Amino acid sequence: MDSKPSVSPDPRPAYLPEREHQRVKILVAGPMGVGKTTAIKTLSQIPTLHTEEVMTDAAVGTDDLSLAGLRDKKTTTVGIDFGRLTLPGDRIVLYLHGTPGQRRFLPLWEGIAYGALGALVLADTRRLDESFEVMDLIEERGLPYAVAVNIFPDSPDYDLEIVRSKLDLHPDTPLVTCDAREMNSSLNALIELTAHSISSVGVGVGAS
Ligand SMILES: Nc1nc2c(ncn2[C@@H]2O[C@H](COP(=O)(O)OP(=O)(O)OP(=O)(O)O)[C@@H](O)[C@H]2O)c(=O)[nH]1
Ligand SMILES: [Mg+2]
Repeated sequence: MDSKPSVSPDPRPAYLPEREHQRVKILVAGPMGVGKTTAIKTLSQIPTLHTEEVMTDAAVGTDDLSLAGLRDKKTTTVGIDFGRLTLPGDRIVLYLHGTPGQRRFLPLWEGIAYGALGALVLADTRRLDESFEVMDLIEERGLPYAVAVNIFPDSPDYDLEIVRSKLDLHPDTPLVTCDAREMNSSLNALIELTAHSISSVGVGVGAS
């Protein structure tokens, strides 16, 4: 495989704030096809970096494309997605690092997760059980996380309390719904995560 990182052609360049700000590394994680790459494209204020490859017969027997939402999947992330955004208020700049969704890329996790403050875990109600492995990886690293249920047209419309129970989430773990293609809802998920991470870890963000 000859995977070359690509940069999105739609730059909406935003410079770093001039005022004092905190720079924070955030993971965007979740199982295959839940919308991680889409969320980073939506949220980033700079051209995004992607390592997207066409899925070939080589993945047959390794990636289960019979699962809901994956039958028409043509490409997948084989390395990292990267983007950056400044939260409203100009005090916190988030460096978004998207992880690959498949177990076979597990060795990449260590490097991508290094130094992260927290993780946004995207989940799909058609395949909630697939989220456990990712949440385990994040919990093993002691990272705070928030869960965003990405809504697809045929997703079961569970009440969030049912999702919380199915995922066995800690009562303090933020849980929201989002549409990864939509800025405001993705930003809302990220703000929930950032607030949770800051209160868990305690990050100074300078004077207001
Ligand atoms: N309806 C709907 N479709 C979405 C949403 N987010 C992503 N998609 C679609 O779902 C498909 C998979 O999205 P990706 O962003 O590639 O998912 P991913 O998690 O990065 O996938 P991998 O890198 O293979 O793990 C794409 O066709 C997206 O357009 C969403 O919120 N709603
Ligand atoms: Mg991806």
